[in-house]
Amino acid sequence: MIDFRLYLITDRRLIADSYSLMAAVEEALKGGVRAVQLREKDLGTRELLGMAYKMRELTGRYKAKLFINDRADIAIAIDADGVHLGQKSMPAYAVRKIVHNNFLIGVSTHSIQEAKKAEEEGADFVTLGPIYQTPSKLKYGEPVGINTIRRVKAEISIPVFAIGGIKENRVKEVINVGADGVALISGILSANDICEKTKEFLRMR
Ligand code: TZP
Repeated sequence: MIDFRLYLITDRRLIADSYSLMAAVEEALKGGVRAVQLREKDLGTRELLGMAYKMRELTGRYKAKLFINDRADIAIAIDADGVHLGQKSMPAYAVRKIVHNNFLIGVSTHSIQEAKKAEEEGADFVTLGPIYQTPSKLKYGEPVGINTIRRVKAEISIPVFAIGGIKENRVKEVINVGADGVALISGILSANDICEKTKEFLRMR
């Protein structure tokens, strides 16, 4: 069940110097985050696995869901709540074959076509974006704009999380056009006071 509206994605390189990754995520959990995606793409398998175990313990203490980016194998091994798949990851229907019934599958999408395909292939939810300009624009492509949210919502019935350049003053706008929630990295992890920033996001509806 997708029972969260704020989906925090990690990138330890975007965290202010005063926090370690674990401390940053713990501050966000204290502020009320209930879903975290571990996304540290530069790590090798062993290092990522070690981090994933720690993240499982931490998110478990706060009764928050944990997703692992791309790596269904690691998600299963550490008893994560789900996996978050990219366009080049294993498709959701193949992951379904190897996971338990309640395992959640999110898929990153960048267009209406990708969102429809993700639903057809068995995703539980999608992230859609970048909606706005992001700090690392080149990596994620041109912004798709908020009208794409409206159009995707007319086509699919699984929850849609707006992603890309989401700051607290944008939350209302994307929710108003139909997004079920927001997914973000820097809006929270680059803040000087992560706990307080998380609370601000949760107040913006
Ligand atoms: N996918 C599309 S945009 C993006 C991802 C992972 C980056 C989101 O980062 P930020 O800092 O919230 O804009």
